Amino acid sequence: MLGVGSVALLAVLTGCDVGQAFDGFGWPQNGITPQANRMYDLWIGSTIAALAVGVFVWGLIFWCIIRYRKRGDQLPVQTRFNMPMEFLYTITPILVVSVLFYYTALVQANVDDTDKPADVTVEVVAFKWNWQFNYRDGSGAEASTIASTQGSDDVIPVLVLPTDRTIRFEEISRDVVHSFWVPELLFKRDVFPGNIRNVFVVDRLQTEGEFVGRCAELCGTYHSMMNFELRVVSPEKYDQFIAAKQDGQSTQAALTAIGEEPLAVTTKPFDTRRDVQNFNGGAGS
Ligand SMILES: [Cu+2]
Repeated sequence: MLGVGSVALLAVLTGCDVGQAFDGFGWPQNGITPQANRMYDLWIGSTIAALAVGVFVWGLIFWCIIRYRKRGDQLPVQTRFNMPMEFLYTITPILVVSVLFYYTALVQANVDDTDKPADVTVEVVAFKWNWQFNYRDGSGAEASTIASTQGSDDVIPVLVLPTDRTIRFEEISRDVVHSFWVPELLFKRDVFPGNIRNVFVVDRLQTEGEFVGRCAELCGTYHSMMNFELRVVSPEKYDQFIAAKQDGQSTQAALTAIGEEPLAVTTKPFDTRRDVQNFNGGAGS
């Protein structure tokens, strides 16, 4: 059992390398936050621990099948009520589960920790069927919006955020339940209507680049078109972007000003074809 524990620990420590060799054991390997990396390491460690236990048990099974196969009609030595063995059967699974539980609790507490002081707070407003991103001067509903971006039928909203800063997301919905999902965060969280501000905090974004974001909760007719883009830039560019927005520039102009593509590059606005596919006898009928 010490072996299983140390294998699990070893796996947590070297998780990335082992995971890469086995394609992450099915887990996405493209996380861009420390939280995503810790969830990935937990998955790799748990999988290796499970495989170690599995190989050990399979080995015992095959060893018993061969070693104790029937040799005659004599009843073999009976080993029921072998106290050391019974004790081992009971204590080993408890230890294995305890180790898994311990690491799971650690990672979950880290992912769910919303008390960390944040450098950047962004309010995510979901509505049928688009997004608004409000950059805030503090946390909670009482804080004020200092800059804002909103998507439309023609323009995908681009959420610009900096690397190497702690970012607090506060989610609210104007109508129904939506879900804010950037696959590379390896994390999504529902956006509820009413007075609920659903909060999560990432320690930092590690990779600059463009990442598609989606609504991951079926929210109505154009749910599938409710996309956005997360644009991760350097802290310097981010500050310039916010300053440009506060100067009254549009998001597209501010993006151009910091040397970024003005429009989303990971997704494009969908053609809703509302006129030609009007079931009530519109222009196309
Ligand atoms: Cu939605």
